[in-house]
Amino acid sequence: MSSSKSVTLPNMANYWVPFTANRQFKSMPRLFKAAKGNYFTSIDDREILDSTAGLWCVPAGHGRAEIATAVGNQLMTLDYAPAFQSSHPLAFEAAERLAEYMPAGLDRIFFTNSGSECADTALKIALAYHRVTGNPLRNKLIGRERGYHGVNFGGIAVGGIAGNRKAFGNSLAGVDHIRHPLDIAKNAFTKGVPADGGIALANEFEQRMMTLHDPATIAALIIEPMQGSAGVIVPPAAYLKRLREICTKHGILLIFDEVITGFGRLGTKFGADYFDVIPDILTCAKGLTNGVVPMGAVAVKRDIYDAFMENSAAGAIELPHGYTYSAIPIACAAAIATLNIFATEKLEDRAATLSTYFETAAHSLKGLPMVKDIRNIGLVAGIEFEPIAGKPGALAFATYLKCYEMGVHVRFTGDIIAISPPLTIEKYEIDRIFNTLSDAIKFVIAQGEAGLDANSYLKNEQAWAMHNQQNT
Ligand code: PXG
Repeated sequence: MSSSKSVTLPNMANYWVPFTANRQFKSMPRLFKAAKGNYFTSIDDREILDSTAGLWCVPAGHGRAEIATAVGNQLMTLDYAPAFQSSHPLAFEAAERLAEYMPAGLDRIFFTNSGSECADTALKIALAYHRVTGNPLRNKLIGRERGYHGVNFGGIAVGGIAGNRKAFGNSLAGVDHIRHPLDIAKNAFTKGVPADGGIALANEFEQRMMTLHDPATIAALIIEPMQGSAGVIVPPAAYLKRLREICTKHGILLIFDEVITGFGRLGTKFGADYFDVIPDILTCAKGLTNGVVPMGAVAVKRDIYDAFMENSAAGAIELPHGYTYSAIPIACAAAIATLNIFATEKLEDRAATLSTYFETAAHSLKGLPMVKDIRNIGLVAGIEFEPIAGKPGALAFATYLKCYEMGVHVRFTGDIIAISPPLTIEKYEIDRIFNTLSDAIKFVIAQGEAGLDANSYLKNEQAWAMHNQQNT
């Protein structure tokens, strides 16, 4: 196939693309050159509907002038101030604004640059808190199977996605995991939160972990309220509340990793608000700056912060931790501008209002071949395929490629497609996402073996122009 359109591709040799099959990607790249609202423009000039809010990080839609202006002005006013032993007023303002947005009580804020740094920061704060309050033997960390807490050593230790751990050696000592709450045999195609089993599953934490470990040695339990990366795992009713009770009873800090569930994704500010459960430490990133500048935040209960202040020697650095770019001025400017957008546009409420429509659209895929389960909450949906022997993830990857060809960007993880649009999405766009997904699934399956071959995709005219150019 030839094309009259010429597309200039960059030299792709040097950039090692993260979490990507580099050889496949570089043979047929998917490159964006612009974005506005709920759409990307691809390098071959096609409009691609963003059904994933970037990587879950653009809740207010792309190209927000308010954020761009705030960041641009900030750059020309104060580009950088040393983050240790000095600071700048906007850091304090950003912390104050974020504290107001947080669930009650979580009003002391430590800034990082990513969700991964947040996870490691939260774990370190938990360990140091017990030490500073005279309980240094409370030093075990509990995570959850299929949990994702980023890619740094602490995060992968408590995380529970095998593929993200096994290449990287021995991990941290003193870490254990509880079971994840996905039960497809019982709950397949549940709309929203599964009704049953939550208390029993949470009680298992107490029964198994307390038997294996003296509860007085456990520093913290870290979980995502809704497990995003591992494929949209919605917890059953009452589960998180019961986990909260157990943690409180045994003096274990409860950490919610809200990197995905924060900023309106579930139709509330945070997952903590949705499930009415307040953790001791809450981490967020992504939507905090609408994806524009890297920034994460760890919010802790005031008495945790106070414990460090009250129990550290006068003049001592209470927490020897931080980053060169903690609360960098442009990140603070972006966060404040994003919080202003949320306050004005009530994006959480918008997500809540749209969630029923979104749920119906997502579940309309029930009955398609190979679709094993559909899960949803707020503006998130996961569509899980039956596994194909010897070809893990191939069907979801092919579906993703076909959707891209058809002008919709979706995400895939293993055998699961995840949809998490900007909260600015419109109903007709929700229709388009799920209609495209339906057509793509039908198409891929109808092709049989060839349908699972990634090289079968991106065969529209413009994409071939890119491909041809690269191979000449
Ligand atoms: N915690 C959670 C719960 C996350 O979802 C991180 C920590 C790490 O954040 P950083 O900023 O270090 O990447 C995440 C990130 C996907 C996807 O498609 C999810 C994430 C990142 C990229 C892709 O599921 N989650």
